[in-house]
Amino acid sequence: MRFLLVAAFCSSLLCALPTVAAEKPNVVVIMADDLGYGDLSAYGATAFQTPHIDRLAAGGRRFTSGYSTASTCTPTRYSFLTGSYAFRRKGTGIAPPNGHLVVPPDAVTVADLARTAGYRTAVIGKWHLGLGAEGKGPDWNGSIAPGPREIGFDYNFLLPTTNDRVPQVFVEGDRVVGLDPRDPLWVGDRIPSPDHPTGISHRDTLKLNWSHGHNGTIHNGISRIGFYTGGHAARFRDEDLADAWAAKADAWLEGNRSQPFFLFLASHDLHVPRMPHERFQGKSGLGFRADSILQLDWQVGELMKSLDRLGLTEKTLIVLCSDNGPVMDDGYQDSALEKRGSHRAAGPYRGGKYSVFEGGTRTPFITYWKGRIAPGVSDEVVSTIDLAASFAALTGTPLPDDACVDSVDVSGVLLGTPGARGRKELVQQDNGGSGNFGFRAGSWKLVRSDSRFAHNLVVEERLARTPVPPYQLFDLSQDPYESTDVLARHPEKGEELKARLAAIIAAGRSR
Ligand code: NG6
Ligand code: CA
Repeated sequence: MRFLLVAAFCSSLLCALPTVAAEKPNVVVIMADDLGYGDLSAYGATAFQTPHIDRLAAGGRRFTSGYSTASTCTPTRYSFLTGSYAFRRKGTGIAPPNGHLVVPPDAVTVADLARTAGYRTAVIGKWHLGLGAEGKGPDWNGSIAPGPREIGFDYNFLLPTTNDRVPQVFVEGDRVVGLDPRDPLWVGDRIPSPDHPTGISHRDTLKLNWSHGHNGTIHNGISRIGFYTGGHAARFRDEDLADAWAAKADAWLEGNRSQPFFLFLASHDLHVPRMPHERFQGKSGLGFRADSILQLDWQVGELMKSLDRLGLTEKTLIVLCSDNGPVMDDGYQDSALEKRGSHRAAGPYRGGKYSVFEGGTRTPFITYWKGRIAPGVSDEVVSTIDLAASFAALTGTPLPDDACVDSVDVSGVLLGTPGARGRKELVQQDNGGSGNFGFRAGSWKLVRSDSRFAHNLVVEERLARTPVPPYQLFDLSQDPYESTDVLARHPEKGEELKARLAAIIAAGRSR
């Protein structure tokens, strides 16, 4: 597939038939983790300030209907990279510690498209898309390939899973960084020996106690999902993750400043375990969850500093987004709920992470390109799945018909072109496999709940499971919180949306 892409690109060069003058800005996608609609002062938070991100919002486009494609991490990242809904492919739910790479190596990814356009490509930060071949998973002591380099990235510096899962090591290229071969790294889902200390056997020694799950191997005083031994010299401290991303991004940008580049900067903030650097601990007054937001904001400021220092700010399109909506207690007792005061992480929306209500996927979404994007607020609907087709359009890169099958070109909207329109309809998925979907068309919102349960209270309570009817209809223009089901009042609208959603699912593509 990659060969075909290159061939298509070369033949268009030979024919010299570019129809539009392509713009080739550098592109940086900053994807925050579990950042909710209400979690930034640019989006109405008043309990603390996020000045660096607010600066992007004030100088760029701030979207009020920007969405992550799913309400958990792995499927949103899968969809961002492949431009295809994760529910179309089995095994794209939250990836386990030893999970294999869930993006098929022959898929055309957003990174492939950038490469085709002559960009250098990198991913720095949280991966959580699995590593290694199907049926095998990562070889932690050898090569972890296939990984990012097999799906379009020239460079990677990764937290392989998510930091509440083992192991706490960085992966650069296809190797674990700093691994001592005399102390091999073993990762598994069973306790390796009866005397292996865990969050259960050594709970009283933990610096951050768990609330559910997360009681396997202990590292840095925090017990995790899964077990590991060895690799001690390679292990990082949770507190140092943001500094590592900032330093690696700065170095990579410096080394790649002279040709167009695409950087996927995937912060771990504010995913659990929330353990920001000591200099942020206690800063917000709302506990480590909000302290992690301040750390995320700092990281955005550092990126801006790097771009300014390298003279790249006016040549770089920045997209700031989230991978899913917010959650308070996601497995550790960090008092997020108790200390939140008046702060509402999902803003005016219902639900959060794991949910197909708006709070699960409607998240901060900002585009910034100094001197190119006119500042303003946009109510147009855009989703992280659209970045692939939009970047392809922006760089004049041909998008093969069978690639990125659910990605819509919203480049005009991202750049703030007057009169440009966003999505007419939007599918919202949860972790996948439940049959639960949200479907937004204009200001109508259909909620389909095949599982008959909705994680609609996770922001308020711990993973509460509330029974719901198979379909509900909401009018977001009157009822943004999705509190009043109007299906009985608008049966025709309900039938229309049900049929359209079913057709999109059945068709295997929506572009
Ligand atoms: C869930 C975990 C949660 C978090 C999530 C992934 C339990 C009970 N819950 O299974 O803590 O790790 O997976 O989050 O273990 S995500 O943002 O990476 O999708
Ligand atoms: Ca997440």
